[in-house]
Amino acid sequence: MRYLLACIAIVACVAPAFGADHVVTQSGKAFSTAALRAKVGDTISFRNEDPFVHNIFSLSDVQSFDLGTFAKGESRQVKLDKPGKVEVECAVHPEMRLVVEVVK
Ligand SMILES: [Cu+2]
Repeated sequence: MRYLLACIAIVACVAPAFGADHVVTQSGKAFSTAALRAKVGDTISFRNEDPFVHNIFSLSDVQSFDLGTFAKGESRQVKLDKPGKVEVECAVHPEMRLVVEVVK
C-alpha cells in the first residue's frame, strides 16, 4: 500500500512535465480545426484521413518545421518548443491552414 501511494505521488509530480498531445486530423482537404491553443512542450499529432497524401510544414518565425508528405492512415508529430503563433500549412493543398497559439 505504501509502495502504491509512493507510485501515485511520483506520477502526480512527474506528469505535468509531459505535454499534452493534440490530435488534428486532415480530412476533406481541411484540418479538423482552424485554430488551436497549446502549451510549450505539447505535441500535435497530424493524422491523414483522406484517400490521398497530405503534407505538414510551417515557415513561422517562432518554429519552422517540415514533417514531409504522408499517405492515408499515417500520422506525423511535432513538439511545440517556443511560445508564439505557429502557422501550419500543407504543401499539397495551399488552402489548408491551421494557426496554433503556443503559450507558456
Ligand atoms: Cu493537404
